Amino acid sequence: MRTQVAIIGSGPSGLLLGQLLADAGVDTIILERATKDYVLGRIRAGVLEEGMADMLDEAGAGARMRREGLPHDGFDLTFSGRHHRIDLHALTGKRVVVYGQTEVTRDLMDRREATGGVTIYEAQNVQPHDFDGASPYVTYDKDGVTHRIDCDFIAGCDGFHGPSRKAVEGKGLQTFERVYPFGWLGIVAEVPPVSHELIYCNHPRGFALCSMRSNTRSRYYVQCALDEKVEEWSDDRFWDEIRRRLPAETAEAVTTGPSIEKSIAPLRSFVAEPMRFGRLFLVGDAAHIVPPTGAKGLNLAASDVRYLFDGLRDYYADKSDSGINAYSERALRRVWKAERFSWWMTNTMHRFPDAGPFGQRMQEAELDYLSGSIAAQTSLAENYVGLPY
Ligand code: FAS
Ligand code: PHB
Repeated sequence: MRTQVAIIGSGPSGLLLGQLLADAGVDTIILERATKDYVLGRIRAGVLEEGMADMLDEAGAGARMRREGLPHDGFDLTFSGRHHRIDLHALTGKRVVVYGQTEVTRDLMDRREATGGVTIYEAQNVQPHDFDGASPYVTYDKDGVTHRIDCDFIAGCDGFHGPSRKAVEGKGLQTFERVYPFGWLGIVAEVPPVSHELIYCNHPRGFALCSMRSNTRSRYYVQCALDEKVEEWSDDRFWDEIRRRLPAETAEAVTTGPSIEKSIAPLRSFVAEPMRFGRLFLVGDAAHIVPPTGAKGLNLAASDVRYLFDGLRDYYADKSDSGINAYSERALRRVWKAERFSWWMTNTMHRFPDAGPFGQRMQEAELDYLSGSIAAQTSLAENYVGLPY
C-alpha cells in the first residue's frame, strides 16, 4: 500500500489532521491499535478553546458541537470559603465550549467515514521506519499478516504510550517531566450539573472540580492520593467527599446519582523536544502531556495539528517545505506556554503533601491577590481561553 501521509493513532490529533489533509486533497491512512468502540469509550477532556472549535468547523465536523456544545463565558474559583468568578468573556472577549472529547472523536470519525477516509483499526505492532530518509514507511500486523505502507510523511498521533516517540529515543530526543504526587478521581453521572459553569475548588482536603458534559450529564473530579484504588471509592463516598470540598451552599445544591464512569488519572507535565525527526512528526500527547487542571491537553493537540497541517498543505500545494521545517519550533513555543499555565494552575489549586504551612499561605495569597487584581485575572483568562496560535 502507499499513501502520502501515514497517521498513527485515531484520537483527536490523528482524526483532525487526517480530515484537514483529506479536504486539501492529500491522501492519508490512519492506523489505530484499538477498536473504534474502545477509542470512543475513553472519557477524557471536556473544554474546547475557540481555536479547537473553529478547526472542527474547518474540518466539516463542527455542526453537532455548535448545536449541543455549551458556550461558557466564565468559571468559578472557590477557596478559603469564598467564591470568585473569572469572567473570561469580559476579560478577553473570548469564551470556551464545553463539549466532551468523546463527542469530538465521534464527530471526526463520522466525518472521516462520510468522506471515504481509510482507518485501519486493531492494527498491532505499528512501527515507523526510515523516516530519516526520503522514503519512510510504516509496518503493522493484522490478521496474522505483516503489512507495509509506503508514504511521504508519518504523523505520530499515537498518544503518550505510542510507538512514535519511542522510535526516536536516542536520536536527539530530549524530554522534560514533572510527575505530581496525586491523581484525579473522576466520575460521570446522569445528573444535572451543580452550576451552569465550571467550579475549580482549592480546599484543605484537596482539589475538586465540578464540570459537565451537557445540562443533564455531570463530570466531577476530586484530587486523590496516587495509591488510591477506584474500587475503594463507592459512589456515596465520592459524593460525600466532593461536597466536603465545596462551599456549603454549593454542596447543598449537588444532585447525586449513580456513576456511569469512574476512573483515576495520574497527573504529569511532560514535553519531548524536538517534535520532528526527518519525515516523522510527533503530534499531541505523543509529544506533550499537561495536568488537566488548565483544560489544555486536547487544545494543544489542536494547535499542533494547525501548524503541521498548514506545513503539509504548503508542501503539497506549493512544494514549499518552510512550514514543515518550522513545525517543531512553532508548536513548542505554544506548548511550553500551556505547560507553564497548567503547572501554575495545578500548583495553585492542589494540596501538596510537602507544601507545609508556608506553602499553604502562598496558595492563599496567590488566590487572594487573583481575586482582587484585574491584571491577574486577565492573565489567567487569556491562558484559559487559549493563547493565539
Ligand atoms: P490520544 O491519546 O487521545 O490518542 C492516541 C491514539 O493513538 C489512541 O486512539 C490510541 O489507541 C492510539 N495508539 C496508541 N498506541 C498505538 C499504537 N501502538 N498503534 C496504533 N495506535 C496507537 N485533556 C484535557 O484537556 N482535559 C481533560 O480533562 C483531560 N483528561 C484526560 C484524562 C485521561 C485519563 C487522559 C489519558 C488524558 C486526558 N486529557 C485531558 C488529555 C487528552 O484529552 C489528550 O490531550 C488528547 O487525548 C490528545 O489527543 P491525541 O494526541 O490524539 O492522543
Ligand atoms: C472535564 O470536564 O473533563 C474537565 C474540564 C476542565 C478541566 C479538566 C477536565 O480543567
